[in-house]
Amino acid sequence: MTTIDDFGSFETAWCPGCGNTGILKSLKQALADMDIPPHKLGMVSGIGQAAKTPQYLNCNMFNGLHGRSLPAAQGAKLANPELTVIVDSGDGCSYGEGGNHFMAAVRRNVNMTLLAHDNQIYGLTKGQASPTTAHGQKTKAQPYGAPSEPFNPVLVATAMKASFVARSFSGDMDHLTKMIKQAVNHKGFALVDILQPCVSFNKINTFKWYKERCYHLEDHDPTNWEAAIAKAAEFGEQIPIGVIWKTDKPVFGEDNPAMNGEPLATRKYDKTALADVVKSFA
Ligand SMILES: Cc1ncc(C[n+]2csc(CCOP(=O)(O)OP(=O)(O)O)c2C)c(N)n1
Ligand code: SF4
Ligand SMILES: [Mg+2]
Repeated sequence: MTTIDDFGSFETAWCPGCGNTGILKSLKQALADMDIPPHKLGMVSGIGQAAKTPQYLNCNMFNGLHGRSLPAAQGAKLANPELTVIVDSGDGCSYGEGGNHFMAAVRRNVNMTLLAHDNQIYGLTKGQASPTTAHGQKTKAQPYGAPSEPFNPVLVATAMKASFVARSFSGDMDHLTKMIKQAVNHKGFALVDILQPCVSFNKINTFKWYKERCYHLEDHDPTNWEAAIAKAAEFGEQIPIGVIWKTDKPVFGEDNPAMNGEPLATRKYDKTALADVVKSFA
């Protein structure tokens, strides 16, 4: 049986009070509850504070370029469907530089989970506006206020009829653990947008700010698309957290005969033929 201790205990480089700590704890708890041991877990991230998460877990991991975690994760899952693949990255990484990959991942629907740590700011690079920063919010780099309307990832993913869309809050660890488990157990691409305070560079969206606004979704039918759109659009004085939308649909690769049988990762291959292909690009 898997326990949270199996994932190790590492000193982190995060500021005291950073929401990433609650996300890491919830993730470990969810993995232990689902009995997913480190060797069956593939964690993928890009660059940023959130993207450091896999480095604080015993597991298989790939830390890629900023904004490029989703393509690498899709490759890992398709090569080895026996791996539980989870991406942990920030709002900048997932929705800014990686925004087009986000749309493509929703459409492609590989069976994996994206945990987007959404602190509504670029934390690692010291506080520039991210795609989810509120319009007009002043930052060090935008002293006259963020000039663009914010991107609502939950609304966009729901509008695109993604397979699974949820929102949670790093300060509500029981709720977050539940959301992570539902996302991982859902067959298809699952997004959990996790609201997370950045205590150093976002002085507006603080722990208190989120705590006062987040409420648990109750009596909401996540299979009713019109109702889901209404809940996904709600972001302001009230922020619903929970499963916003979910649907069952074909998963990428399922109908591809090349994917049947033994995982690509463990199949025998002709090393000479592969070397010839590689040489042909030289
Ligand atoms: C291709 C590329 N573009 C830009 C950067 C600089 N960069 C690194 S992290 C980052 C933003 C991080 O913000 P976010 O993804 O929200 O993560 P956070 O640090 O807030 O967790 C940027 C712009 C980079 N490393 N590589
Ligand atoms: S700068 Fe912000 S996101 Fe980065 S570790 Fe500190 S509180 Fe967390
Ligand atoms: Mg961020």
